[in-house]
Amino acid sequence: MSAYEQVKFLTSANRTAQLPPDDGVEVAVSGRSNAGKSSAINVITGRKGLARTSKAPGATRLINFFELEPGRRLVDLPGYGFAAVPGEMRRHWGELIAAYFERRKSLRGAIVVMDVRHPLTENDCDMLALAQSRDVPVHILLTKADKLGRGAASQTLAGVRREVGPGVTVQLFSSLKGDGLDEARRTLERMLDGRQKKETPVGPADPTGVSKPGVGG
Ligand SMILES: Nc1nc2c(ncn2[C@@H]2O[C@H](COP(=O)(O)OP(=O)(O)OP(=O)(O)O)[C@@H](O)[C@H]2O)c(=O)[nH]1
Ligand SMILES: [Mg+2]
Repeated sequence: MSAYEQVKFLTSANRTAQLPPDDGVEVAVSGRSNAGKSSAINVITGRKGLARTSKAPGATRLINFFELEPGRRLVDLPGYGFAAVPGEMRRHWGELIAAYFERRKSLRGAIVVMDVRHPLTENDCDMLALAQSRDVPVHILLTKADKLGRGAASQTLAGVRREVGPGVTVQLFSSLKGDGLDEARRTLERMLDGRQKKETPVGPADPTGVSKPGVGG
């Protein structure tokens, strides 16, 4: 059974002019090439073969839009950090992704996919900064969790959480085993519904202990 009965491929874009109308809401999935973005999209939507996956990095070369339901989209961004892609093409993708994050009004959240065995590369950190430049929640999927033992996986999870701080949520995920699927779906739904707020670091309590006067009070 599909989690999204009506899910379908909508369109691809290689230039900002090709982006579909910027209305409704959408969540972008980004990450290093071969990290498992397309596999995660297929498992989260419950539709095998929706997004093209491949053993060879660089499978997703365009921004692919999937419609979950009318007005609600999931966006598969081309992977970054794949050295075999010619420099000019890499620059083009980088600019396309940057333009997408800068301008897309319907963006409600970003899911950044990282291989649990090599999280937080320099490119990942650039990606996190780009996503955090928008006032939307950012969630990290540490995927291929089945490739590590439980102890090592939870150690990595704790390490990544510490590294990114309270502004970003983090979870373990396996497209192969389905681990973390419920959490990922819940996060996606909260983002699309606008219920997941950007996590703001908790500051120190008001040192004066005096509450601010209310409006019209
Ligand atoms: N064991 C395991 N393999 C996975 C998992 N997720 C993805 N893979 C494998 O990793 C490879 C890359 O997966 P994709 O989903 O195509 O990765 P991608 O991030 O979309 O890659 P690009 O489109 O090239 O950027 C494929 O061979 C997948 O089968 C996982 O959770 N566990
Ligand atoms: Mg892909």
